[in-house]
Amino acid sequence: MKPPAHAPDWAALRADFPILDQTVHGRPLVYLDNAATTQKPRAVIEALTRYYERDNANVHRAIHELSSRATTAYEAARARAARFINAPLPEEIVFTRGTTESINLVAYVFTSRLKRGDAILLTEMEHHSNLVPWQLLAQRTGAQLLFVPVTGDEGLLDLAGLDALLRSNVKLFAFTHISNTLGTINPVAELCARARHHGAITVVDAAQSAGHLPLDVQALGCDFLAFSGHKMAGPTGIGVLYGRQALLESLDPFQGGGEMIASVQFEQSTWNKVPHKFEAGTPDIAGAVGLHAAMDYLDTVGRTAIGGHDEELARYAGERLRGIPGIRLLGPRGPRGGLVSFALAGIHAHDVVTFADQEGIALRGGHHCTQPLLRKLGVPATTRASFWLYNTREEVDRLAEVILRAAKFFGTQD
Ligand code: C6P
Repeated sequence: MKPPAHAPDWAALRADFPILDQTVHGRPLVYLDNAATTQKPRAVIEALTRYYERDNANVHRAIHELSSRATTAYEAARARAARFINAPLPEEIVFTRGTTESINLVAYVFTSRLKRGDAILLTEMEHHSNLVPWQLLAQRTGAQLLFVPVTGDEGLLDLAGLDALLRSNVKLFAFTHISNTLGTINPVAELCARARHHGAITVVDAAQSAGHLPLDVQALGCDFLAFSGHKMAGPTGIGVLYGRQALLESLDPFQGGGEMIASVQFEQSTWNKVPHKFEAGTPDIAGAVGLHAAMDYLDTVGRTAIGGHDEELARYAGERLRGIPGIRLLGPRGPRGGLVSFALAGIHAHDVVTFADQEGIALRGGHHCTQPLLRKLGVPATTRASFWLYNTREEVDRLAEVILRAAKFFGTQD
């Protein structure tokens, strides 16, 4: 379905998400933890139910009708995922459990390609999922890790030294599209072009952008891109790794088992074609069906409109929160993703989140799986509110009131 030309009716869309219609601790639920996982529209829940009620069977293995339907549905989801990010070929879509597994896959299969003297370039704002797999790869191969610095509380990448870093024998450059802790939107196309110029392969962590912005891997010019279904209206347990076909073809398999082989002998095996070479065992078929429904839903609403709505709520939240004494807001003041992240002097983020929960507001407090970043910024933890298409300005008003009350309650304000 084509996205509507007019602005979506955000209030009406709320009704698509049954879970939002409830009270928590006696207050209407305000769900502001969308960067952790989004809620699911009825269209996705019904697609999952329909699949299990009518079509459930294993894929690619049997000739019977249900297996054929399950295989068709699973492969249709792959083709839909390719269209969703404008990948040239469905074969360039590998289904995984999520962003974390997608990145681990790439890091694992590059083991035979790296050696001492090579470097892996990351940034200081990476989620642990885009840091630890590379640490493991570095340990296995002797390659070193290098980092693009973050400027400070404004949370931008300091790109002045990027070319010098890329000249240090960098084989892989992995970075996030949108920071889950700062809300920074990184210039992916520029970073990929500069990496390509120096012969480095790029891996884009799109966990926080896939459900918020249109993605076009050809325009971005990346080699790999990873995202999770559950952060974009889809089910948990399904994710995507996009990889350029020639690269996928040339790489070793990730896990061994059924589906990923062409022929097996007692001593050795040969591999199936991509993407099946990277999908050992029974995949999350229902998850792929649910993800298909989620992608349809997002494109019916319109990802450009969703991104604008989220950013506007984040901007408004920043404006409302900025005046609270003792508050330290992290992340860019200019264009940003749909979240606000802040620390209140003398109050731990977990206390703020617990206080807000009593008011029915779901926030997240902690290091958000970016411990090195927060350590660099000298903040033990932040409170984060992350917005999505069903959130409203009224909910931001409630957030601001409750954070002000929390600041008073815990004593930073008279
Ligand atoms: N962030 C949050 O910020 P998985 O768990 O595989 O679906 O996604 C991991 C991941 C990778 N990269 C980025 C930028 C992320 O934000 C995340 C998940 C969640 O609340 C959980 S810490």
